[in-house]
Amino acid sequence: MDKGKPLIVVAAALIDGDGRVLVQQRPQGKAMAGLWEFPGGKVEEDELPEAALIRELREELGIDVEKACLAPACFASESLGERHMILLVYICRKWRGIPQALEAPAIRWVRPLDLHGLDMPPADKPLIGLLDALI
Ligand code: 523
Repeated sequence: MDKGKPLIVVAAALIDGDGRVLVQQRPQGKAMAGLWEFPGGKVEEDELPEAALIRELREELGIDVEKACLAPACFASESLGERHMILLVYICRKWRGIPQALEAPAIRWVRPLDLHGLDMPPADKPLIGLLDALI
């Protein structure tokens, strides 16, 4: 079956001064509702991945991030059923503002080790082991 162009999605692991990572819960009505994900979303046509992530972090959490503060960390690919998805994940340790759950039902700051116990989308999982080593 021709799945067409893959969907490009970006996400960020925001790491605070205590080495905790922010995850947000996917809203009811969306795919994978209730799972805890690294914040982010789809890259629009004519958008660079970093610009998409900066936009999503402003919309979802109300924070401002500079491109220079987004460090590419890993990628993952998954089949969403009718489409393939490529998830690009960045690490970010510096932003302006205090993250708030503007779109998600909840956000949480968790230690990397505690990510193993959370239900997360399959594409987010490769980052968990990486964060254990990085933080
Ligand atoms: N993922 C995913 N992990 C992850 C994100 C941000 C997204 O696996 N950390 C998947 C979930 C969806 C697809 O990527 O299958 C698009 O994410 P979504 O729905 O959060 O993207 P938005 O916010 O751009 O979607 P709309 O609100 O529908 O525009």
